[in-house]
Amino acid sequence: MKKILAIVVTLLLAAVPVVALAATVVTPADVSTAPGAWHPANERSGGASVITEAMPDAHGGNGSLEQSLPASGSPSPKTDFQIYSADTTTSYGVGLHADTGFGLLSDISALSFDWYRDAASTAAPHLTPSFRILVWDPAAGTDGASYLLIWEGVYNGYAAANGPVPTDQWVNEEIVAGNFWRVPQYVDGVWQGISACNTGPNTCYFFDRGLDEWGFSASTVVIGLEVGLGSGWNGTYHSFADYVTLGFGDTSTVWDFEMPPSNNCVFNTVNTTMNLMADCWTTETILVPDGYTLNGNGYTITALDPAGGHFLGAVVANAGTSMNVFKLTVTADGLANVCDPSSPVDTRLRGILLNGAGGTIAHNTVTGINQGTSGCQEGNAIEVRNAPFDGTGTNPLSVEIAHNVVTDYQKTGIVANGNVEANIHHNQVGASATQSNLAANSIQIGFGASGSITQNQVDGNQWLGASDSLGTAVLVTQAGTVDISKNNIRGNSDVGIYLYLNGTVTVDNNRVFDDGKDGGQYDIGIGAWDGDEVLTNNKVRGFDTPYDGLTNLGNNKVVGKPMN
Ligand SMILES: [Ca+2]
Ligand SMILES: [Ca+2]
Ligand SMILES: [Ca+2]
Repeated sequence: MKKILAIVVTLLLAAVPVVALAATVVTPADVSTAPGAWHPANERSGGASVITEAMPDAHGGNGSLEQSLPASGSPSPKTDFQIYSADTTTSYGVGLHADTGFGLLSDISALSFDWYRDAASTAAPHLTPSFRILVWDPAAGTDGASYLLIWEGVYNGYAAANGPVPTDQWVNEEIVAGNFWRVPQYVDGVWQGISACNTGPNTCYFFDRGLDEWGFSASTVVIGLEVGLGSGWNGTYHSFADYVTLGFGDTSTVWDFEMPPSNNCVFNTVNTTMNLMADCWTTETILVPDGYTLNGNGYTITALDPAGGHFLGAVVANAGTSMNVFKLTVTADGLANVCDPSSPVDTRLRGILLNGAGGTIAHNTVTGINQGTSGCQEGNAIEVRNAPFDGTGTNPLSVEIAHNVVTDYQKTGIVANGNVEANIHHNQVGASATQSNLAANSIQIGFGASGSITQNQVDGNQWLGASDSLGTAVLVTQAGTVDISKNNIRGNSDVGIYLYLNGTVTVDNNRVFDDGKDGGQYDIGIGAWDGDEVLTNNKVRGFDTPYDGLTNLGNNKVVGKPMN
């Protein structure tokens, strides 16, 4: 075993600097039984060949071909992954054949593949995936013949007597000079197969012959390749294959089995700062490592639905207990309107999410975090949340959300819920993009959170549906101590500042102005419904009810007339 391992390591080390070929990427969308495309073949009794992300390849790719066999079955389990050249055809009286195929067998200059055996496989420990070449010799027999040339590890240094093959690691297997036995396919147009192995053109069982030792004519072409498992392996087998390489003369093709990339975002990370280098898209959450800063450098990350699915969770989120995000534009484009749950896994849409993490979210633009005309209770542009959510928490997370521009969100512009001390200041927060479908809020502190909402420019929201609900500009409910001061509230709200079931809330020097035709069922400037809020120096204009819950206006003012 040590000897084999040493050879493998040497091959891998030698291969990396030499192989600089552009690979042909094959994703599940490319899989097809049409000539020229890779596809599963000869799958029996639970054998399976699928391109997955389960095992990234040894060349930086995200995926590979995953193959598996169950322990037993009838008939014996088997699976192959196969490609025929684009000009391969099957015709009566000839069988599989091609004019040029991939190239002349006699010109083969490169043939290799990477394989990886999962140590959990229970089949005989010397077994590797097999590799087969399908060739067509127009000069064989009377009317030509096709053959499978079969490379198996057991005849190429991985015999049972040599001990187990390497497991849980990639092996780059160069086989152009390997030993191949063969099985006739069609001879003079008549199907043969392994049961016809005999003599003459049906000779099969020489296990020490190279590709050039079978006596094929000079016009023999390579028309197909297969990577396969089984049959008769007596035990489970789980493996991966990738980087299938076939070369003729100076030209090689490398097939790289991959899943579609989840994003094309490029970061230049310096110390703990991830610098975004260009506008990019992603189909899943970009996680920022613990303690790191994502510096958007003014570039945009656009969330898109993945192929065959829809976007889940936040566009940008923390991986650890702290994260900063600066100078980033976050948006979404054409997301499917699918409502996602808060549990068991919270997959609700957000722009930037601090979940159980502190940090600073500043100088960002978060726009269009919505699912169109959606009523799903998700789509918060910037969210901070930290358990518990009932005010019993201690040592709250400290968060600063400042100088951001937030527009066209779905449910909430900026929200801090739970055991959080949130300082929300100097943000420009617009209205929800879908006020006919849900009751939205522009800035919210709630459910045990404390902090401040100061010097923000806020457009409010109306609930334009039929049920008894309302939209707000600023919503503070079931919160702790909160300071709301020097905010400029515009747009059209059902309630400009909504205060209920909180600790100590001070509301000072805010301008709460309502503009435009009211379509909601409420029109209240500041609703102070705990009775113990401290309201000073506020100016309210344009609401039918400027202040609700205040028995004495004090130095708070009503400016102008109600609009409706
Ligand atoms: Ca790959
Ligand atoms: Ca959703
Ligand atoms: Ca209003």
